[in-house]
Amino acid sequence: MATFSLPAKDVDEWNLNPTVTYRHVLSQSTGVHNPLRTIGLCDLDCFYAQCEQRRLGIDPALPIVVLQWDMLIAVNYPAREFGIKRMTKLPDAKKMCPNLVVVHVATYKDGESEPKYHPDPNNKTHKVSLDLYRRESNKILNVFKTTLPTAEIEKASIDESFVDFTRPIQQILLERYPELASPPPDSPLNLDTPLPPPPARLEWHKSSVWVPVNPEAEKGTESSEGPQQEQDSTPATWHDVALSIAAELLDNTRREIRETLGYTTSAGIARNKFLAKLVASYKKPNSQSVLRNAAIPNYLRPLPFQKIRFLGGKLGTILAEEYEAKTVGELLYIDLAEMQRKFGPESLWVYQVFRGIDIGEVKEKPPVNKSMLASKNLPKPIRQDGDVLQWVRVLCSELAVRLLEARETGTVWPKTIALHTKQAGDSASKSKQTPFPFVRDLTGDVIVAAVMKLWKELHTSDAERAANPNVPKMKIINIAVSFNGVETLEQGQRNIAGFFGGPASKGASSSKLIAQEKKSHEDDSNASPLTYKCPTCSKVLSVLSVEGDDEDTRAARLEAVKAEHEDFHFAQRLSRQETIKLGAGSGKRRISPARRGPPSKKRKEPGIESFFKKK
Ligand code: DCP
Ligand code: CA
Ligand code: CA
Repeated sequence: MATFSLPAKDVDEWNLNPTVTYRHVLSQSTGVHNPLRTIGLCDLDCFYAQCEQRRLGIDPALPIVVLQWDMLIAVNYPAREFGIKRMTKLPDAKKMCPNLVVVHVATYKDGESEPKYHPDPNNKTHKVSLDLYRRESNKILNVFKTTLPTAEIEKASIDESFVDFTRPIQQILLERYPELASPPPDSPLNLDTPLPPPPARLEWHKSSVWVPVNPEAEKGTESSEGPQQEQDSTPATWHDVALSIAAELLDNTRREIRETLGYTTSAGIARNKFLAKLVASYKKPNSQSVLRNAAIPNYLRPLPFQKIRFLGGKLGTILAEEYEAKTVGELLYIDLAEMQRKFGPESLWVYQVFRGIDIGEVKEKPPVNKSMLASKNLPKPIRQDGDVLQWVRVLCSELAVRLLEARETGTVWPKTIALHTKQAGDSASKSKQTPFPFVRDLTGDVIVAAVMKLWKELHTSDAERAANPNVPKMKIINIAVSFNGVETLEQGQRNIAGFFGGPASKGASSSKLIAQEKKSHEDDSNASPLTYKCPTCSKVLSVLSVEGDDEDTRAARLEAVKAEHEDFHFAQRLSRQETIKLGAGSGKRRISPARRGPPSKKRKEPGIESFFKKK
């Protein structure tokens, strides 16, 4: 079996066939170091496209794209067969596929209390609504929770979840192999006694795609039939037994999602989050891929490392040029000491990524302290008081709809309401908040009034502005309203619900759907959900709210901004180091601080860095 040499302290994480003891089967506290640890990542195929296709009752075999203004944001697999990609321009896409179904996402418009599929939505007057996708996302999350009651589940974005299968695997192992319940009575090591050898012939889960251990020798055999022969040529370990159990469980959950909600998914299963996420795209759509420990080296080695998220930028380029390398395999010979000498102590995570090491935990997000945020990037900036009301009304109707939906599963009550505005040229948003209005009949107008009051407190009025030429000109390019500290009230607090009057909108009240907000704040009383203070340089970074983001994607964006910023510090340190040769006499490759800053339209998923806990 192929191995890489690693410093002793990493051996546990990297050993492809670690010893499994009785304790690992019986103890729930072995955490990320349990050699039975098995993680799944499940991602919806072309998610928004599937949602729209389901909503419209369109045959899934027909090509369909989802549009946000003039950008394709989701392309289903039949449309991809025509060569259409997310980057394709709409007129080109229509030429490539004349029968293409084009659906624009729903939008809110001033004066309307619910999102609609407007025939001609305009970025200058409408605001994107992702309510449908968020609702479907929550229904899917509920299938995970009900079908996998003992697994740890972490919603990672609007269309993907991580599952830590270790606990259900322990339970199933004990059911199937009752002899694992206790070590032999005479064994001196007691619970630390290694398990007996695993079953001689493992039933590799048939409908999963098993990544081959030796892809060169086995080209073309990684079929859904189950590559029994290939797999059997490398003896099964207890971790392979664990993977097979996880494969069965996740397959059941994915079937339930398909049969009850009508969505297809793709999934990856491996020993940690990083590898599970990576291998989830091994075969798409509607597939589940499993990466055995034994298959990790040959799977990672040929991978172009600049395709690994977070190595796609400057850092990846520096590595590629420094070592004239493209693939992970070409960088494996560099030892940790050299990497750290050249790239600083932070390069440990790069070193670990290349070896598939990740000790990040799957953590369910806490159900309390949630916030709801509606945000609009303004193609036409707000320049005077008179421009504000229309957007405040649009944002407040969106939040009112979402709050009412959330209330269908219990009495939720936000603690505060906040207004966030971003002036062109400022790095951070300005925010102001106030207690949520306690009124009997909560209508959109009550919320709008509270927000307009915040606006007056936050901004110099037009009149004062006119009178005082020193006040800088107003040019607001983003406006957001948030409900913070949204909590489900306990039984005893329920009477507060009486303060809530009738629904603010017909559409919302008729909806049976659940909106649970997942974004949590460390300090909901005064933290702005749009900013982050860097502990290294104390710079306050602002998260640009891209039109239409929901809390999950925004949380991911905040992660991406942090990652990008840390990348900046890292690259800055690199650029100061003499040991790095900067290409033949040109200063081009120097990292310019001016080029840093939050990614505004990047992929809405966490940077790879979030998979890694830096030591
Ligand atoms: N999305 C978006 N803008 C982006 C990327 C994604 O609005 N730049 C939205 C639309 C997608 C959804 O998020 O449907 C999920 O994103 P994915 O990256 O998972 O892509 P898809 O689910 O569309 O396709 P795939 O089948 O490749 O996962
Ligand atoms: Ca997806
Ligand atoms: Ca995704």
